[in-house]
Amino acid sequence: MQRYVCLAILIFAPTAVVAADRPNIVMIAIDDLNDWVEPLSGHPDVKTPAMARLAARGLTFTNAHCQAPLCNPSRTSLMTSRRPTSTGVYGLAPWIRNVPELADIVTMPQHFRSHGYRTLIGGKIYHGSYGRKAGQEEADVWGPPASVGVRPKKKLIGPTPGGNNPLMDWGVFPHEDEDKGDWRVASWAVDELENMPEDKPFFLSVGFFLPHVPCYATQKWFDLYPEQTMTMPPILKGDRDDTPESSWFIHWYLPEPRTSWLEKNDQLRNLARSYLACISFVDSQVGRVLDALEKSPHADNTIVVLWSDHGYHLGEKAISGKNSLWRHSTRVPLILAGPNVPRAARCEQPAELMDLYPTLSEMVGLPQADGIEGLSLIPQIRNPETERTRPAICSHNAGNHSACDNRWRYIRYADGGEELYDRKADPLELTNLLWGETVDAKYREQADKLAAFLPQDEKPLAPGSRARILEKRSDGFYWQNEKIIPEEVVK
Ligand SMILES: [Ca+2]
Ligand SMILES: [Ca+2]
Repeated sequence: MQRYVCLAILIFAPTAVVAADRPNIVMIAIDDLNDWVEPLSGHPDVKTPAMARLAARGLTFTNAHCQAPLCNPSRTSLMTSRRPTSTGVYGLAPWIRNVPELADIVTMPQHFRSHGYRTLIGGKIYHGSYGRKAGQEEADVWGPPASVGVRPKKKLIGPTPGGNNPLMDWGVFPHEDEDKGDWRVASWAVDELENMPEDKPFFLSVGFFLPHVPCYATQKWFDLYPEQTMTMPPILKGDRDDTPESSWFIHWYLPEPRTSWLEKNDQLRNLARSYLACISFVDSQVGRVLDALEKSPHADNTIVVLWSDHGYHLGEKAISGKNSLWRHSTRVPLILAGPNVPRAARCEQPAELMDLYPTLSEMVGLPQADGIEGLSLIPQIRNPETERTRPAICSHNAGNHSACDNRWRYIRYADGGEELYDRKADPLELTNLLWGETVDAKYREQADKLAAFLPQDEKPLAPGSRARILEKRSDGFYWQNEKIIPEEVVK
């Protein structure tokens, strides 16, 4: 109980806390990491000792979901605590500052800076190079950008469908771990932690790129997952026979190969193994940052939070990649540790990544920023059993949403297509309970209950939107401004 008393003082008497004494924050972001981490048990073989160590001294949200299954809209949502349906940012563009209506939004680092924090951003926090050119408007210190690091001269796996995108590659690539972009980002964070000025509290954001494709790792990371004996993800043939046609429209044409292509080209096992190897590599970089923090004078006064921007399919439901509204795309690691956070605790209540902004603000005693839409997770930090008042919502372009409460997942597409899964009985979301001629009244009732939480006033695409954008117009769906011909679906 003692620790919650301290927290209460921080929360309810912010003015009594001198700025320099506020807790620091280390925020670790990982790109395209699904629930294949030890704390979420998403894959039986996965080895993530650093994340397990963080979970052992903190609180793991086991039912946390991104607000969009794609980099830019997910990160925009997290950093502004606004839903994609409130900003109109659904695609890989635009950057918020290029949209007049969003140009003055106060992001999480900016909010902390305006209350006396030194803010640092290294690696992938915003999508691509967004914010970097603006320099100090977004953060006091910018570290190295996200990068793959050294790459093979040509693709390891040969041409892939959907335009042979150079990122669509994976496998053992002999090089030095030190030559990877994520190694450089971790080294920068370690250096900053060792040399942090003492005059202000700090908010250090460290963004790792792997296991985003291309999934290159050195042999030692592959050796953790022997090719012949590694566990393949469970893939049910015909799993999409009970999902609406419109479920294909939200990932209509992508560089990420379908499962059918991966199987035909004998690449499914190679991709899953490469993804696992890259997860373990990136976990080792998380470990370097945690080690540096633990050795520093800030160890006891720093909140650590780790998240991923969305998940990844490795063949489940006929696709690889993201851009779906199922578990594989929306469920993300979210782990908090530090002063006043319970140790080795788990919270099964729904949580949204956009809750971080108000949660971190409240944890250090800052007032809440204007216009934020997330809910503080402080009640669940105090007592992980505390019920949430609303489900976690994920949106992929206007009109397509999923809502998860403690048990169910409801999905509705822009043309009215629906799905409902009982995640307690069916954690892999294989059986759509709304499929067929007659639907059980109790499932209909459950679906309607969750549907009531879906966003009502949805912003259309923000000016400058492009890449992975979908619109339902009066004459049908348009993928990146080209009309979708449903019969041409690539399964
Ligand atoms: Ca991503
Ligand atoms: Ca199914």
